[in-house]
Amino acid sequence: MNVHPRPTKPPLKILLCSPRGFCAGVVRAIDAVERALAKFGPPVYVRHEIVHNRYVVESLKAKGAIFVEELDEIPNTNAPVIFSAHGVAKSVSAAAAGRGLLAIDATCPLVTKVHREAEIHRRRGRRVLLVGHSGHPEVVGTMGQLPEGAVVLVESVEDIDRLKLDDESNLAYVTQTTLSLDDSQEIVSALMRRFPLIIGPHKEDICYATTNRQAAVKEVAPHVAAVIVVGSPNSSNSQRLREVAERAGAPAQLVQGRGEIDWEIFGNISSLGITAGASAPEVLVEEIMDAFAERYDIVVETISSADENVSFPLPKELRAIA
Ligand code: 0CH
Ligand code: SF4
Repeated sequence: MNVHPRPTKPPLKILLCSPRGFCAGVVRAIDAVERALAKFGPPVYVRHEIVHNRYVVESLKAKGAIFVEELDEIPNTNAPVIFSAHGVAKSVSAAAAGRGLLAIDATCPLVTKVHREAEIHRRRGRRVLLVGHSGHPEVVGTMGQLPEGAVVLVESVEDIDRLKLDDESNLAYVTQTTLSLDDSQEIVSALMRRFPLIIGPHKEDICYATTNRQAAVKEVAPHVAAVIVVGSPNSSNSQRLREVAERAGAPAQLVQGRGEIDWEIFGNISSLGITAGASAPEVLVEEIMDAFAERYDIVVETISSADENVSFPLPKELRAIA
């Protein structure tokens, strides 16, 4: 009898970051779309990707959600329109009300908190500086809490050197929730050097989920040959996880699914770190682990750097059936 020995696969140790993946704001936003579909029936309109993840968006489309970038793409309808987790400018809420659209706001409460901070600073006569990435929908939404031109965007330390303000005595800053903690600390230190009296948030605007996911990947990256970050390219927090991993010494790739794994990097390693952005579902992490299990003999260890037990109530319009 001719017995062919099964080819042995090379060993691969996988360090799985914890926490990873969905945060409380993302769970709430996706639940809001699903509950709205159940309550009102399809279609339900969603302004902007509810969260920045292709898989999530495609799954909700298949259930009857229609994604638009602007309200003028929505016909006159009784169907609800849900605002994404990233938040919207006040002008968007006003336009929806003006058209009589039933708006359901799935903005993460931790983004709304930043909106309120900006408003309070303005009411107290302070000029507001926003540390964030130009053009990102959260930044557009936060700037849009105050009248046009009232918020000054700061993206880098160099921006601070170039700043020209009429009155430097009464300033405050807020930040995007998904920034790199290290970059943001550098920018805030530079702000405080130039404007020693500037007022900041009582509690960091960068949210708990961003903080914990960055801490976990920072811990894992020095111990592995490479890191996979599961997430979509337009996801700010996922991009920051990739940067944090690379700065901690591991080549890192952001992938939306197993088809995007670069086997030039990941085909010949003996250790791998895996994490996922706040908008990336766990099913994609599992799919990627399966892809590695087909090529390697894997051993998985979870590296846990924080416990999370945060949850937010649904938007009020949807609570009754929750
Ligand atoms: O990281 P960003 O803000 O691009 O958004 P995401 O990937 O949809 O993750 C959820 C965060 C939403 C607002 O903080
Ligand atoms: Fe909210 Fe933070 Fe999640 Fe953004 S990343 S949705 S601010 S919990």
